[in-house]
Amino acid sequence: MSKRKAPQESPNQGITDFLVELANYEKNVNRAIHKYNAYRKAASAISKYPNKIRNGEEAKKLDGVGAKIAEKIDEFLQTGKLRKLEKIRNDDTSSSINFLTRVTGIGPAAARKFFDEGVKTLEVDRCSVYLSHFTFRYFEEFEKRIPRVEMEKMEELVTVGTDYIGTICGSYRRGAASSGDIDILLTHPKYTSQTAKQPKLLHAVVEHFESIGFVTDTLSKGDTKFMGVCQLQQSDEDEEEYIHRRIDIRLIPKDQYYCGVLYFTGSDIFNKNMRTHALEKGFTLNEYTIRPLGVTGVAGEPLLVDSEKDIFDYIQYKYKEPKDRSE
Ligand code: DCT
Ligand code: MG
Repeated sequence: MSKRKAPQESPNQGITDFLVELANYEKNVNRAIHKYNAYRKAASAISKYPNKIRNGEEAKKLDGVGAKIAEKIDEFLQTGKLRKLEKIRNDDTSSSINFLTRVTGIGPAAARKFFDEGVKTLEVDRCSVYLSHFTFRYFEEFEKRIPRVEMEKMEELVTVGTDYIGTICGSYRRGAASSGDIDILLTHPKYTSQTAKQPKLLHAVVEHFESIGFVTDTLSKGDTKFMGVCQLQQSDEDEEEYIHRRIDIRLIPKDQYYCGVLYFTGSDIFNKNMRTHALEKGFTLNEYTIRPLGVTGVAGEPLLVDSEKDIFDYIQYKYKEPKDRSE
């Protein structure tokens, strides 16, 4: 069922493991089949080598091990890890796509498609048999829309710590009767695009949600974006049993917060129209910033934004309440 190969005994297991991981990354995420083959070839030669490899130079004598792989072997032997791999593992897109391809029946192309459609990944340490059931169960629940009353309950629950500023965006903010998922944007006055990253601000919130049993699963967790699954607990007052929902939480620097809120409130059509209008007025607008365009079409420094209204004002667009932003 699993696409993962059973581990084999080898004195160089650590090296072959990282080469296979790099190979899979090249195949599944980049779809670079030549690089995949090169890593596999080197891994295969090394797995057959009976002695413990002491350095890259020694490995280079083997068929398929070139200078670049030898360099990685040196780094791995000296530091116990590989920066390239750490980076790949920490990258949400790569790890999600790579992991999805480990589930039976999902190839690289399908994984990319799933990823683009927001299916993302599942917890890495679960075995793939359980995984497929897990996915299917959630697929069904994720297809069901969230009634507004349930969204309101969640909003009460997620109104966290006093220092944070948080907004549930998406269709909920536009007043929709039901929503497909929960999009939470978070910021903190001490966090701006000029300060260092503060992943703890995000992780503390996620951990709080986990501790109260609201967040049930993690699909991916980065420094600024959490993607997961949540579920309201049944309470004594209401008999209602709640199902699992998709939740995204983004941590945004304060100075970019309102561009983020505007973007993630949507609708997508409204965003498109507003961006077009911005361009006509000589500005470029995205989920992070609004910047003036010079005569040469080069974007200048981000403008100061302290509310959504500021953005409308810059481009002389009539302010629309979220409920009027369907197009
Ligand atoms: N968005 C966008 N362009 C896209 C996708 C999304 O501008 N191609 C923005 C606008 C809405 C926001 O992100 C959240 O996206 P969704 O959750 O997909 O949309 P929604 O309006 O919240 O709808 P749903 O109720 O289905 O979640
Ligand atoms: Mg949504």
